[in-house]
Amino acid sequence: MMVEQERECHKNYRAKARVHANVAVAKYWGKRDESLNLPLFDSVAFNVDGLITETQAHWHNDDTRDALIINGWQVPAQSMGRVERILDKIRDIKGWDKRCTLQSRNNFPLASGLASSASGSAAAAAAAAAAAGLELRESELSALARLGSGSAARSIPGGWTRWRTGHLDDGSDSFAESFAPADYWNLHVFVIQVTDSQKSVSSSECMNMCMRSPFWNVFVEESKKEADLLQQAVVQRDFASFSAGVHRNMMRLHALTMTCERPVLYFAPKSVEIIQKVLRATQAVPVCCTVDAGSNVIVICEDSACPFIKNDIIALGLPFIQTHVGNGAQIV
Ligand code: 2P0
Repeated sequence: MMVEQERECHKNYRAKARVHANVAVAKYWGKRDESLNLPLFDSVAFNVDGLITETQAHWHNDDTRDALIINGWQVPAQSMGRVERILDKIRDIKGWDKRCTLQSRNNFPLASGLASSASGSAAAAAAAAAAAGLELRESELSALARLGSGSAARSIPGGWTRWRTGHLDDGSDSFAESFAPADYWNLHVFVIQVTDSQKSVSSSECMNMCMRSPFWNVFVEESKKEADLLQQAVVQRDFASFSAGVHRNMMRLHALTMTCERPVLYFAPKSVEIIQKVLRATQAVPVCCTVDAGSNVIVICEDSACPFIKNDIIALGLPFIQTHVGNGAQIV
């Protein structure tokens, strides 16, 4: 951001950020530190151009409380814990006790497995830091966003990102970096809305439950290899390796959630129907799909396959967005 703009933000303590949700192809699942959202292994993701969160931050002395308003609804104080970690960190750096009001808008449903917590926390961190006049490096902003939601670290840099596990106890080396820009690989991304209802078990809760699965240790050991493999497939634009990796990674995560003492099944019947179609099609055309902790399906394909895939998606009769890989956080 330009220094002049920074000064302007600082002067009236207001700033607005626009960020994209991100979808992981080598997924984050499990923490070595819960209060700092420090992961057990690296993850790889891309920003989704069509899934946008815009957040306006205003620091002031008026109220005794911070406030977060999402799509016009005020979040109850007891649900502010995650965003408070970000705001407390900024208060700490600034040495002030101002309060912050955050007004946020998403163009997609919340908590339905479309990474709204990622883009929400990333937008809150970017807007609140800019409004406070903080001149943070991208890596520092990514680590700040991580405090709200782990995967938010990956919505700060643009295009294809890798979130490094890091080794330090304070988490300062656990942030995401871009390894390829948004236009690096001409892929089409379809976000298919299987449901707009909130998922029944949150990601954090399910991660904790999974740590008691008898398959947890082998899951972690295997997951440690995934970021290198997926990053390499992207860098080489090798769709066959990419698609194999994306499917392997998704299936292992969902297989694991099903082995909790209280099993969690995020897939809806329609998700399974789409996954089966994509797995069949992937033999013949460059297409693959993934599902995060929810039931909505993200279908990714190369340009050559796009017309056929789009027709098949239209035939499902479900709401969808056609989009592509997006940029990182911006102050607007
Ligand atoms: C990911 N997910 O890598 C994985 C794949 C969902 C499935 O990161 O507790 O909301 O805030 O750190 O970031 C969702 O977990 O969890 C997630 P917290 P977060 O995108």
